[in-house]
Amino acid sequence: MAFVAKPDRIDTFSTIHDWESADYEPTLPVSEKSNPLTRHIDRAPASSIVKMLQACDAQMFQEKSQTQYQRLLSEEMVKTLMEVAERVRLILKDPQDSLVVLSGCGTSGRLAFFMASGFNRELQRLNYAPVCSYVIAGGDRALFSSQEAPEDDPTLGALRLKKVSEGKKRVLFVGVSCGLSAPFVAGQLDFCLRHPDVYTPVLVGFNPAHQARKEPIPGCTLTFHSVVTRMEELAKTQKAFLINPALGPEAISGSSRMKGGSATKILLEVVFSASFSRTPVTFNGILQHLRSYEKALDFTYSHSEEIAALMEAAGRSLQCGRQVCYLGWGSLGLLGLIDASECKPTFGADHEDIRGFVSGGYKELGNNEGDLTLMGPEFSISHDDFLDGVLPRLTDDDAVLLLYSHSDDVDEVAKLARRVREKTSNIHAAYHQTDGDAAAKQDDINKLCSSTVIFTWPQEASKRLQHLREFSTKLLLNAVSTGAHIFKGKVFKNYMIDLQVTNSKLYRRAARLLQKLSGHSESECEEALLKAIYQVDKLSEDIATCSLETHTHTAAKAKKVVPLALVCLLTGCSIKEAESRLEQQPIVREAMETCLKSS
Ligand code: F1P
Repeated sequence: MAFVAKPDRIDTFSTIHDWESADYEPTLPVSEKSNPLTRHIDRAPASSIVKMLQACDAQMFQEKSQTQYQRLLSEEMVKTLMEVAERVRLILKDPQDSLVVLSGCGTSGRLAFFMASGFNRELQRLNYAPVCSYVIAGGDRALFSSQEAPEDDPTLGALRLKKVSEGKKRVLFVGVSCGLSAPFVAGQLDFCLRHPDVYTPVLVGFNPAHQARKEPIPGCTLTFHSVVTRMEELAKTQKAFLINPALGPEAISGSSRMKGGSATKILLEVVFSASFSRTPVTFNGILQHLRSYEKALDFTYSHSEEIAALMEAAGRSLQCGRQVCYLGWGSLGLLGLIDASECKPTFGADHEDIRGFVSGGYKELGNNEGDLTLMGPEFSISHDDFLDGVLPRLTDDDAVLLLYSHSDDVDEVAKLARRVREKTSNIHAAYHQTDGDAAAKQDDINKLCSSTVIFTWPQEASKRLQHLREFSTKLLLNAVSTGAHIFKGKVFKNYMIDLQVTNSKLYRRAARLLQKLSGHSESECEEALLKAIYQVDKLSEDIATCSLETHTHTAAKAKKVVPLALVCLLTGCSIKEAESRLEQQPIVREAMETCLKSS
């Protein structure tokens, strides 16, 4: 089967270029704007949600229009990718004294780990030295659990970078911050700029440079914007590189794990594959590679009915307070872990709601800090952990999704599928094969599953199959977990209404959201937010003068902070009353609508 043609556009919604107009949410950077295509996503059935996500994802590959925005496929972008690929080649020539460091916070850090490990495996296969390292804000525990606070610390970022690159003479540093916003990454880039003899900084993000965050960082003179301005100057002489195409707003406003994460993966894989290849890095080679992801996107969404069925199954489980488990093999399993870990900060989810498990656990991962199992239940990530801790409690209300490909140990998949099937019929699979693969064993597995998405990749994709099926799996998982949380009522219009407020970016986003939804002033909204964080009806002098860091630290222990603040703002009720309203109506979206109607 060949890559399929593009499906119809969603014509019932605003045009796909709306967000680009200068007067569309002018105070917000692209990565924080709300997407006109998904305004009604919270009320849509699964099939329409998938269509909306498809249309949003397709915006990644739209050509440059008349506006200011640089796009993924722009000529300048392709040229920058070529230049960075040449820099990686220099590192490969001198592995003893050189290093590539990929770094970021949250999803960006997880993907930094994911790709650094994948690139090293590929390098070893090609008889090169493994020259890639990663740094994630919050250390390895942030790989599978939500740790947003370290993102605010520029000094920590610089220290971690210094440590990992100690003794190296040449370092290519790739800092990822989708919103051009994370102080942790700003600190690292600044460190590179102050040591140009060793470090060449590359910034990956998805806003134009002038939209980089201008908010002062406590205890330091930098802003993300000031660092980007210095980088822009150096980029003229290729002493620094900016890879910052606009992708269009996320389907769920600000949820950079979606397009931001996907584009990070695309861009870095394109750069590193070009540099690992023995053939010259060419403009057309890079462009074609970028376009292969566009085809993979269309191919993935050509399975939209099956994806919608998975979304519905996952949604049903979450709606009745039960669990969704991803059981994966190899890198697809790791993507499951990543997708699951993002649900906590995005939707205020419990870590039990959606969980990922990977065959081989920490042995498969090869992360810096090794086995983290003893750190707590969130860190039990192997199939054995699933069999011991989760399987005995599974019921038909829990959904299990197998993630595997033809090249994984299919006997093992079948064995695990049988064990799961003994406990629940709510078992599903997303499986990748190539045209012409024999499929006898998969048939046995499919019979055990109540639904299966089979991706049969055309032979033409085989050169880049691994990366493309990962990309496809990421899109599928993002769709399933986002859709399931929409059904659970954790999205209002296209806003994450129950986000965690655990760092300065999320705090500002929450305050903005309250303003937008309540119509109250900035100061009233911030006051309501603080009351919800500290669970008080009156702010004491002490609280009002605490640092933002103290607020976000305290918020990490609280639940439903934003919904509570919004109920108080809309009804004028006390925190206690707001709590009881939300208890009576645990579907946050419904509770919000009731308050909005009566306000
Ligand atoms: C990093 C990040 C996101 C996460 C949350 C908090 O953002 O950790 O990955 O989902 O929004 O911020 P960025 O620095 O890549 O923009």
